[in-house]
Amino acid sequence: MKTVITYGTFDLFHEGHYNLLKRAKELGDRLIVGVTTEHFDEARGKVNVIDPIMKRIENVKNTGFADEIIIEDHEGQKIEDIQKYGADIFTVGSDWVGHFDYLKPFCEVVYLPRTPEISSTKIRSGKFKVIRIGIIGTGRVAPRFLYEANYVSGVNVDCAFNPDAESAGAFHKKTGLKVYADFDQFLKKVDAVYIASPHETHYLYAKSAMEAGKSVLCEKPMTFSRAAAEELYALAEEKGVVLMEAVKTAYCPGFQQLLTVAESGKIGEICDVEAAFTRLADPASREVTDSEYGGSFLEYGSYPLLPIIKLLGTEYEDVHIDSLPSANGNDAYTKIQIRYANAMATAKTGTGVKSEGQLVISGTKGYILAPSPWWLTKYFEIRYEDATKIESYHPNFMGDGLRYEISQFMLKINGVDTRGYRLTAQESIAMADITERFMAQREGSLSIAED
Ligand code: C2G
Repeated sequence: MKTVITYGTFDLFHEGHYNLLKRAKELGDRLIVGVTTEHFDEARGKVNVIDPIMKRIENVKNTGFADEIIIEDHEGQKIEDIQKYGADIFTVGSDWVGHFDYLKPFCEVVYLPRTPEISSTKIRSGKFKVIRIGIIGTGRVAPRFLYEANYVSGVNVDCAFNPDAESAGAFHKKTGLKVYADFDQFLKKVDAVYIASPHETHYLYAKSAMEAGKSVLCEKPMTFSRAAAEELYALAEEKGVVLMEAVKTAYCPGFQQLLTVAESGKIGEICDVEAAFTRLADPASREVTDSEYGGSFLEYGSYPLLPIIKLLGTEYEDVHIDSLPSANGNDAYTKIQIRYANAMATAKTGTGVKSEGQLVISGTKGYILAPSPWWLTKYFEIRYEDATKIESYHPNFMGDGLRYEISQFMLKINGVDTRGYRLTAQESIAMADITERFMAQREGSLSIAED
């Protein structure tokens, strides 16, 4: 008599879950299924769980594969259960390869291949639909996206697209995902795309995907000009799809809290926002070698621009841009000063210059200080004239932050948060406008240098 045990949230129950339970049962004679509580999901950083636990248990029960259903409600319970039920095999989908190797001293650990592509039927539970996402571009961030998507309920990363056969092959080998070289074929398989290809390709991929009726989560910078950004948001509206620029900080819970605290009047009128993001880049990396689309501002500019635009708005009066060039002709360091009617702001980015990565929001009564990594916003404080009076905030933050933007994307597609207030179209367009000014100035300085 072989006992198999498996666990999951089983939210918005779909064929991936069904297949997993079926194959888990086939591994032995008796199958025990642990269904997570809301509390445990919250503690392990799973966001967006929609179905209540009773419904999730019911769905597992209806498959007929589980001989026993238990509740998983705390860290460390798996080891306790394996011993309590005398489990011979622990199994889970291959999206967790390696993650549960710590159970090997207690029983056999089997990672069953996950079901990559979920068919479009039977993916709706009430008003929510499981969103099938395809990744465009298989570079550095794609595997992180895939991992973080495991923590977002209601999202399934189905496949990827990359016309370059070599990197497509490497990605497939690493993740098991099918990588399409034909864009139309790829689009047919998904409801939405995440664009993580080189900067200069974002606009065209976003446009083509939306024209095919797909929602788009696009890495920053989405475009290099105000007109292009306006065109994409208008197209999203026309096609009735979601377009979201992936400025991850905008969706982090701590950043949301920081904004509300800043706007609550605690620090008085906001007069100045200073934000910096610098990361010394590998000399062989695209940020350094790409003279046209590399450089610090295009890579990181959206991070410091975000708090400025969120807090001071899109009606700036003057933008002053200064850069120190790198040997490749892009910017090693950029400082942007933005003037508003009653406030001012500075954004700093660096790939060849290191600076303090902090966010300071100065007001008439006090200031907010968010130290590095403020862009994940795990901690910030309010300080006053009275230096002994410091109010500290420790917001919740899990993983590397991507899960929050993926979850927001999913909620928007499902019709929750239709306004997109975390990063509105106007705010994203303002970032494109500043990017356009940066590009124009760089062109100008290059042509002067050429003269
Ligand atoms: N799964 C799969 N194919 C998919 C999606 C999910 O095989 N396309 C598998 C997962 O790998 C997991 C099970 O279905 O084994 C349940 O998935 P989820 O409900 O997403 O639960 P998960 O977050 O993977 O929880 O303690 C809980 C465990 O850590 C797993």
